[in-house]
Amino acid sequence: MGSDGCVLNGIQSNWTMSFPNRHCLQRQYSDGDSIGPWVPAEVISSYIQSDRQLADFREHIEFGYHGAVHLGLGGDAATKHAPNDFFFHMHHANIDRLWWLWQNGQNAFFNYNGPGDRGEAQLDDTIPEDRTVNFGRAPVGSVMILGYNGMCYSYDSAPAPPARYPWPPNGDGGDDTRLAMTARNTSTSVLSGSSVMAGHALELVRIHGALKGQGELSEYFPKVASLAPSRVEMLSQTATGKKNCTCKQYVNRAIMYPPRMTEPWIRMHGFDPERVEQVHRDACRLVDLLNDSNYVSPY
Ligand SMILES: [Cu+2]
Repeated sequence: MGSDGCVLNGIQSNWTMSFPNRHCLQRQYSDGDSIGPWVPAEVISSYIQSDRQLADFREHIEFGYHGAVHLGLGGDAATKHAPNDFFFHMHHANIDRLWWLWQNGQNAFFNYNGPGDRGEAQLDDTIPEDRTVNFGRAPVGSVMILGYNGMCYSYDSAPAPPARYPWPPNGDGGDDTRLAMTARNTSTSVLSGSSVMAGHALELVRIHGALKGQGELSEYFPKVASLAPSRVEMLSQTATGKKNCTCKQYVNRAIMYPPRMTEPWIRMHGFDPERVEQVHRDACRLVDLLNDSNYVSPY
């Protein structure tokens, strides 16, 4: 990057943006020469396991990982015109993937709540449109499942789309529980096949090992805490490829705290600063527990 933050290499090198005014595409890393830490994968795993409502999961992701990546890159990425920088689309696709993992993990495919434009968000709310994007006034409830109604994609490291779309829920379709089973059965095992999954399996096995000495961790990882021994064994086998890896990222080092959201970022989004602070405090507490236990991050 140049001294003015203009991006000088990579696919968007020397790009001049026209929105909201003419300027070079800029980045301004949060730690000066480098991008600061984002949010530990273990913290996000904990949200996926323990959050029962989308409103909670959304706050956890919104006030943590979502903002951390925007602010870590800085420049255009930290503004309302962040889509100028291509990172935006990969970052938001990953958040969509995490949401899908959460939906599957919680059997909560149609769990949709939290503050909406007209009070509490509802599945029959119309997807927001403006003069540039048009979704044909489709309801939110029609796009909750990957693989259907325009959501024509899936993720390698997440469950495959289910065999059918059971919405509206009181039509002849099944309920969330049946859907979850369908999703599991049609997906090749959720924890196999890719190195991403092997890494995640190793994370879960190691967290399982750390629970004995640090009981408070069970609250953050309720699904790991309730794993049957046979399931832990299966996960160990999935993780085997990683266990023997001597890559340098597997050395024992402390997990870093997630960053704080900046004042301008909190103001720009109209967040409640106390909620943002609470989410940060909780995440730091989990990092402390993990660092005080015998857990070693595979990441
Ligand atoms: Cu964003």
